[in-house]
Amino acid sequence: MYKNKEQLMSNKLSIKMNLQKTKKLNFLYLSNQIKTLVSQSDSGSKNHPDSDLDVLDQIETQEPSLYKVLILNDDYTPMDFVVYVLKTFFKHDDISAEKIMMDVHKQGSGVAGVYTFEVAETKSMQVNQFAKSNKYPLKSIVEEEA
Ligand code: TYC
Repeated sequence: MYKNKEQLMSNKLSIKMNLQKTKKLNFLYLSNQIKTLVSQSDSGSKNHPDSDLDVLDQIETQEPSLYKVLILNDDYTPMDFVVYVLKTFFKHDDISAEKIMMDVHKQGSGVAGVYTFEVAETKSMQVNQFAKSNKYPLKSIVEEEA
């Protein structure tokens, strides 16, 4: 319906370019995690890692943080398009896609899905690129889960 070859090619190109951005963000995210753990070990928190190896062990065994992909309301994107996005990029069925779209329409924003950092960033960029290539102002953003 919204797919054509040109759109998909231009989508692929911008996804490639955006991958570089994701890699940078990933690097920043990981160095922040390391900084947090190192400062915990320096300040003698209850985890009390004794060595750099303990710090690395902790990084490996930590549950990954989760990130919400939020869809934002606007006045111009057609409801059908938002439902299509929720079904295509977030694998919702008709009922759930329709419900999320209506929640966003009424409340301003809504959760399309919850993922690890890289997956959330990629999906959000794909949605924004797809909306842009269809000339709609629909935007999605990524937010860390509380
Ligand atoms: N508010 C839009 C309309 O009335 C529909 C819409 C819903 C747009 C959800 C964006 O994320 C959105 N056409």
